Amino acid sequence: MNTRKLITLDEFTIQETRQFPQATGELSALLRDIGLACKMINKQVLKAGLVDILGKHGATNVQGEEQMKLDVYANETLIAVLKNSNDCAGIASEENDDHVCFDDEYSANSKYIVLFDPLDGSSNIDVNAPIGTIFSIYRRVSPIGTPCTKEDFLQPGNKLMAAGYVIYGSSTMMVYATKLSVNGFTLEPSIGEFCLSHPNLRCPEKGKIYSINQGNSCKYDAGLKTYLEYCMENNKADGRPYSHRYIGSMVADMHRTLIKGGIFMYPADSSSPKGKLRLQYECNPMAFLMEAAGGIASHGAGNILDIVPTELHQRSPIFIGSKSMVEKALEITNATATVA
Ligand code: P6P
Repeated sequence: MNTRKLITLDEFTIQETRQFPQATGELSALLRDIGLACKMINKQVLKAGLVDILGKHGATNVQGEEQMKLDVYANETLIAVLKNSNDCAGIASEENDDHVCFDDEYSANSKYIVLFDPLDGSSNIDVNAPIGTIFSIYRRVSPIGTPCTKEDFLQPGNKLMAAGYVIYGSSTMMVYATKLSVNGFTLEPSIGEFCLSHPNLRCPEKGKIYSINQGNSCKYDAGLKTYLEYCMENNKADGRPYSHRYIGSMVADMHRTLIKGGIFMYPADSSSPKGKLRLQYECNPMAFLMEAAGGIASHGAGNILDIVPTELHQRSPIFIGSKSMVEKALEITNATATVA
């Protein structure tokens, strides 16, 4: 008989709240709401191969990307659950041009707003590679009781209250960070609950994996090319080069980096001067989580969390993961970068 008590996400968030006497429990409720939406998304992801949920939805999103039906379902589910939760004043999503204010009285009195990428890596859906939901939670800066404003969604990552992701992989896991710690919860399908499985996650100080779309190398500057050559040299502590792993799904590449250590990069290049990944619902939540786990995240010339956003869907270069590996990458790339 396994006597180890299962701690569900609900129980964990309530226990964490008890550490702050002035806490109202709204942040805990919001995390539970996100967990509920992702359990609903998970159900559809698991059967994606069985029903006609694959294939193109026909529409295209603000990024100009053709929307898969699962993308649309995930987006609509998160919006519906958060709108009905009364714990959220509004949302911004990779799939929506502008932010969405929830216009009922309860939502207007909420103190949090949420940004999300509802189904990151969706191009991997029909090859059964891991995909995920990424979320950021901020305290609103607009007055409580009024509709949320664009400024609520343009806060720097260093103002985040919580952030994390759900990975729909060989198991479904939610990993989220507050300023206190990073914790991982695995979905137990038999009871339909996320259960604490990875308490107090830390990113290893060192790793042996570098993760980048090396197919873009021809577009990198000299500094980055020099660093990639360094990764492939036999001069690492164990006398071997780093291993290269790249799934092409940020949540999957980041989850591996968090658990095993390593460095994940999506740098700027000659065709994407700001990189590809979105600051507010891909780079910032991952940077906040990785820093809370002891790793670091840079845009190449400073901390990602310090960027003051000017546009909702702006992009940022990202170098993120094990502290010593990111520092080494920045040392080499900045030392040998071509002058712009
Ligand atoms: P590329 C998926 O489309 C995504 O937004 C991230 O999940 C992933 O890290 C990146 O783009 C992959 O981009 O250009 O290597 O296919």
